[in-house]
Amino acid sequence: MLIARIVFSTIMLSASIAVAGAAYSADDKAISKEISVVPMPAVVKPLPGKFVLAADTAIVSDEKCRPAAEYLANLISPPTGVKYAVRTAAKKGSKANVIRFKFKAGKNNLGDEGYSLMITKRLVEITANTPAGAFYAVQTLRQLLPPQIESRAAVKAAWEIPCAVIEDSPRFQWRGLMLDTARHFFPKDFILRQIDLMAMFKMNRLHLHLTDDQGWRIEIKRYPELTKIGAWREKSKREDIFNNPAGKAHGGFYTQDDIREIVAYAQSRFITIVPEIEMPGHAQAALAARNELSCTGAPLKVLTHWGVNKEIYCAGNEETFVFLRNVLSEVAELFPGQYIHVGGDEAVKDRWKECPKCQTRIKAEGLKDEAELQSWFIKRIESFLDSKGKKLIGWDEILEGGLPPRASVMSWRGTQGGILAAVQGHDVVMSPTSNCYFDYPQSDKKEPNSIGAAPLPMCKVYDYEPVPGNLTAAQAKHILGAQGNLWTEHVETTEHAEYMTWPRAAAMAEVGWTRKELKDWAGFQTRMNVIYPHWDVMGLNYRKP
Ligand code: TNX
Repeated sequence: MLIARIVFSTIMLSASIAVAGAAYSADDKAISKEISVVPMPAVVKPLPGKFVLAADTAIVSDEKCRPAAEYLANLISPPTGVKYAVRTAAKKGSKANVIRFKFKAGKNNLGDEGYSLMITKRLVEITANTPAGAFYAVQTLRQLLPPQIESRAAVKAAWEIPCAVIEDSPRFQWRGLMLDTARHFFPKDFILRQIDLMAMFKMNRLHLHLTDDQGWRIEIKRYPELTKIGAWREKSKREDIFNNPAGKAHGGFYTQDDIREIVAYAQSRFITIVPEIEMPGHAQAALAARNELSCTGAPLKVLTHWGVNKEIYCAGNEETFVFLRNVLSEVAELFPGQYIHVGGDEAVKDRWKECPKCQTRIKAEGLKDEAELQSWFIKRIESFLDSKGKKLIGWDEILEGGLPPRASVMSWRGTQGGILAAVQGHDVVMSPTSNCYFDYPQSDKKEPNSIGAAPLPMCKVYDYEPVPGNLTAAQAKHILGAQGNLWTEHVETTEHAEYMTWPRAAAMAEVGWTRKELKDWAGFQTRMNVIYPHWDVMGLNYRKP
């Protein structure tokens, strides 16, 4: 045991020294075909030989890493047809090989999400500071196993893992994906599947756009009309590139039980759900259910076409804030994550300009104009969220008229908003349309429906650098990471949503995880060739390169 430990440490040490900072040298390329992991780990050192997963392989874990060990057992049991169980120690005198999880607190450079993985012929040893790190080690192992590992029924395969030493930790703390469930509703099971796929690439934030003009998708117990009325629309206009005029009734929503299930499923995969409740614009579905909260009070229907719309919550009416506080209280209870996204984008101010109540509010609060009224609105919401122990994040329009004191910004209209926020000391998630919009087509050839903007091929997602060059080191610390956004005006089916998301989201995962100097488009494509067969086994409708 002691000898094994010394040998292990020696190999680890020499491997780290040999490859630190230069994981994928040109000479490694032949051998590294076998050690193919997306996103690219910080340090990869291939070793000769293979670890063979056998019927008697023992999975051993301490308490802290047990969830990751159990996840591994659940992953590998169905395809191998062996019922693996997690043990607290290997059987005495057993000759079986071992996969061992070890929690290791204290001084090392693995951080909150890192892991080290040593694979030798007799032993796979996973070391992590945190349960999340151990979980990510399992995702790496998963990619090193043959693609049949994704099968949920027993299959024949060579269950081998190439020997290597891997040390890994992420570059950014926010590795996100957004799904718009408002323009088209996607069933709960689809979201669970996206969570599994995100986990495979060590992504850790799923932003759910839950409300918009065209639909309200989350049950709020206090206001059942929000989903009774707001979750359904008479038809959907498809202003797609083929100008298809077909329009169908559409709707759906997540019950609070659905939400709790999604949140728990994500939590067990170390993914935080970021819920978005849009305000003050993009609110017509809510206003269709609660007419009295608009500036005019006129009857409204859930919107049946896309685009920017002038209906907006009345900022002069106290009832608006009573309503939003009640909604956000339920949202804050349902989602344990730190952040609540409040939208803030594309809020047209025409109604506010004509509304006596909004104009009275502007005067009473000593505001300059409607932009400052929006800023006042969002600041009020921020102090409420603060009282609930939550942080506010919004689209970059929340900069206009002044940022709330603790707010974080999601920069989508380019990176300027993100830069301004970081310079002011606010945290930022980068998600510019130029590199992060998965509703854009993937080539200039014939593609399925998309928003019809310039193509955003996978290489352009891959090339994205989230930290703008003109930030100081202190300002750059405010860039939490990056996120890909799938808006769904033109995406009606789960198959289509998968096609738009994958593989571009895998490229985004590498943007968020991999150190800048290790990124390499050609290498990424080679490594993705090992991923696609996994997706084939899963039946994922990804876009074939
Ligand atoms: C702009 S990105 C929007 C969305 C649309 C998207 C289409 C953002 C904050 N607002 O409402 O769906 O463009 O690409």
